[in-house]
Amino acid sequence: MFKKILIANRGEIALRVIRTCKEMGIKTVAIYSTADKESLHVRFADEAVCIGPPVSTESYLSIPKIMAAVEITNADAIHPGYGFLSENTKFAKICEEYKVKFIGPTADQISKMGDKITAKETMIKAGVPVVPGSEGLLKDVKEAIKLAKVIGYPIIMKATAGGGGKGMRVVWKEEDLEDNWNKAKQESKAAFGNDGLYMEKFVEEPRHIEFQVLGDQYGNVIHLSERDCSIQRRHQKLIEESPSPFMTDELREKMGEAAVKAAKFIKYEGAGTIEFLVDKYRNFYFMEMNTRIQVEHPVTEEVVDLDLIKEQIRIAAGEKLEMGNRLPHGHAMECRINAEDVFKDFRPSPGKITSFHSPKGHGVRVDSHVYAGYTVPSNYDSLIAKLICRAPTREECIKKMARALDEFIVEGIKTTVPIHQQIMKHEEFKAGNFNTGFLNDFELKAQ
Ligand code: MV4
Repeated sequence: MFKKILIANRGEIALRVIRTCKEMGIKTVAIYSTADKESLHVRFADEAVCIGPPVSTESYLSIPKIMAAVEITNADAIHPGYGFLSENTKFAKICEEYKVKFIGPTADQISKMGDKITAKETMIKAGVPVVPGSEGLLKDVKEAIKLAKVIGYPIIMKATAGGGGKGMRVVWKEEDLEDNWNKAKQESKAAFGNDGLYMEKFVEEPRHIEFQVLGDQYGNVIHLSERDCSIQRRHQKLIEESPSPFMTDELREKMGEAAVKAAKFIKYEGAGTIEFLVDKYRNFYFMEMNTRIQVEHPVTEEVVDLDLIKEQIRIAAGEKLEMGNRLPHGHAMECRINAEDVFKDFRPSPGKITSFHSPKGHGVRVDSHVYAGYTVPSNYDSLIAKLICRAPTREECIKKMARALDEFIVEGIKTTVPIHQQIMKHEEFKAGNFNTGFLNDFELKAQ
């Protein structure tokens, strides 16, 4: 087992990793930028190294600075968390060269899933269903027009370097194709330095349902059931839950099998997520694979009763997976609490938190790095807390979440608590009748 893990991240996930390391008897090293010197991850780690100024490219994204921190602290493994360098092939490769264990998949596995066309081709070979579309890259707009005729409108154009919605364009009719083609090219060139595009049939009003998987170094892969992540705004998730209200035992069996097949095919090592689009007829299609621990991992932890960070560390240390697939017990839901003003178009609301009280009680979990007196910096993601509730049924879980949200006190900054309170009272949400379009139509009431 590792003796000392350096956490190459900040905020709640850095704290989350430190907690598990402590329970496992592993020493921890925090890294931090000058904007984070008062952060709890710095206080709770055994050692802390300041690695630079607030701007991420010179701190949390700086590979040389992180490797220097590894060198001076003698850490034998790195946990990358989510975001930052967690899916960076170059970083994983440098860790391999330096003989410090990157807690996650290999550089090769990351790159196989990072390029969306390669990922899709790989999934076709693995026998996992994908959305009908182009075979690889589109050569030019002429080829796009020709193919769209065959597939039938609406179609969607996607950037091979994309993910999370960037460089994506939906086209409803032929006369709009060329314009959208040019815009998608420009957008993806600017965002990723790669303007490769591919095309798919546009799946209307889909649900976003993802499967958590674990793979060890010996080719064993299991799944831990699904999370429904359909409640999102501009590709930012607000609420995740497990099980999905749309799931059936039969569909879980089929999707779980596909998820395991996908990860096994690439000999996936570590914790990963297979994202699917599910249409109203319960057809499902592979969309992307996330080769990291995700923000919403606690939802799965609550329903399958596992510590996923502990599993990641064990797998990275070379332990064998001894368990089988896990089905959800009861219901869990997560509300992401961000420092944003929901009444002003979700504008970021950084600044000093003057008072902070988090909800408590049976079935309530809050993963957060903030406290009264903490200043939310403007340099990073605005997530300040994850409120996770669990209960025997979805109905009880929603009631508990509504109660817990009412208990949340955050003063000094604006948060997303009000929209969550309103969603918990929404009839269609309560009935489980929603898809990825839910928040487009949601009417936020003034308060
Ligand atoms: C799609 C789609 C419909 N049809 N692909 C959005 C992010 C990226 N991962 C893929 N996305 C989509 N791909 C086809 N063929 C609709 C979306 C999509 C979406 C997917 C999941 C969650 C929210 C979404 C919001 C808008 C569009």
